[in-house]
Parts: sequence; structure tokens; C-alpha cells
Amino acid sequence: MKFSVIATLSILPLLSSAHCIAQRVRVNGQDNGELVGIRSPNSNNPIQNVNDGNFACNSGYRTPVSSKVINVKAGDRVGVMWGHVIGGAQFANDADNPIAKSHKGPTIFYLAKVDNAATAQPNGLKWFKVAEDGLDGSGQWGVDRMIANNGWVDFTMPSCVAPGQYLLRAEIIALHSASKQGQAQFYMGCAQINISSSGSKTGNTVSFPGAYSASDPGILVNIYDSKGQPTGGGMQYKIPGPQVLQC
Ligand SMILES: *[C@@H]1O[C@H](CO)[C@@H](O)[C@H](O)[C@H]1NC(C)=O
Ligand SMILES: [Cu+2]
Repeated sequence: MKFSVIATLSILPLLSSAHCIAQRVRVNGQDNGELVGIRSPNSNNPIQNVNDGNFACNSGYRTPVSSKVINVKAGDRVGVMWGHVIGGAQFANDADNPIAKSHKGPTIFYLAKVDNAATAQPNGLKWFKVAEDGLDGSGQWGVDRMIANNGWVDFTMPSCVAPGQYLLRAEIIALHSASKQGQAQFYMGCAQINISSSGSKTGNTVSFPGAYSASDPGILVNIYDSKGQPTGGGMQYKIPGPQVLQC
């Protein structure tokens, strides 16, 4: 009986969704507040089809969607906060906030130039990668660092980025079941930003959907070592998508 109670408890996190939502933006540590300047889905369910029509910026936004466009200078530290549900924890001592610890994988940021970040439609845009954090030599993932940072992932806006308005696509890929095709979990949300810069680059661009394939080595991948730990077993993990913009 004791065994069955423990077994039932261990299954519970799988039954309640242990996913996450991108929901805050900060610049040089200054938090703009919940759902300000970011389009966040109401649901924390992942997208698993890399050709999903909403792969760029997700869908089912919490309304009203913020009309704020957040000012960023090239060289600023820009961060997006992830949480289990909107608001962060679903309940006190929520072990799945900001995301279930099982959900190992990379954290990634892309930019797409737009005329008006508050109103731009996400489909048909051209995206370039500005930051990524995958698997390090000690078996720790970008998601591990996000959890240690209370849900925040920060990057430095490249100095060479052209000025103007952009959608900033924040992404997490959870790879705990990714050894089966179609089982990698993609989470994304898009922030609305206005970059001031003396730079001129917009990188090598890709489309969403289109940039990823279900059989990419960073998407169809077994992350478990010979002891069953999600450390990558010493592999060189290849983060999906194009190279990060080089200045
Ligand atoms: C974007 O930044 C530029 C340069 O600081 C500024 O002139 C412009 O008003 C800003 N636009 C918006 C929508 O905030
Ligand atoms: Cu999940």
C-alpha cells in the first residue's frame, strides 16, 4: 500500500500540467510588470508541432493584450520571466514554478523587425537569433539556469542591432520526452520592444513556422545519460535554428 501511495504521488506532476508561460519583461533589471509589453498565452500548454501556424508568438493571449512598447538600448540587459501560470506559482510552494524541473532544454531569443510592435501580426515575419543558452559541460541546461534565476532569462541586446521596433520572441524547448519525434515541447511568448542603437544589422533571418524541423538534432534527441539523468551524457547539444547574430 505504501508503494502505491508513493507511485500515485509521483504521477501527479504529470497529470497536472507542469508547463510554463512567458509573462514579464525587464530591462537592466527594471521589471515592467506582469503582462506589460508582452503577448502571453492564457494556457501554459506547449506547442509540439514545429509547423503550427502559431509557432512564432503562440496564441490565445490573455486580454487585453498590452499596448506598451518597451524601450531598449543596444547593449542593455533584456530579460523575460517565465512562470508556471500567469502570476508565477499556481499555489503556495508550487514545485512546478517556474517550470517542472524535468523540463530540461535550451532558452532562446529571436527578434523580428516590425513597423509597430504593439500591433504587428507575428506571421510572415523574418526572425534572427540574438541569444541562446543550451547544455553546458557540467550537464546543466538553459532551463536549469532559468529555474535558478526565479524564471528570468536575461541576455545582452547586441550592440550592432539596427534601431527600430521589434517583436522579441522568447522560447524554451523542453526535451524530457524528445527522444520520440513530436514530443519536444515548445513554449514561446513575444515582447514588444523599441530599440535605439547606432547599429545596422538584422542578422540572417528565418521564418516561424519553417525554421525548425521535427527531426533536427536539437529537437529529436535523447538527453539522458547511462544512469538515466537528463545531463546529456557528455553530448554536444545542438540548439535548433540559425546562428546567433554576430556583431
Ligand atoms: C523608439 O525609440 C526612439 C529613439 O529613442 C524614439 O524616438 C521613439 O519615440 C521610440 N518609439 C516608441 C514607439 O517608443
Ligand atoms: Cu510540460
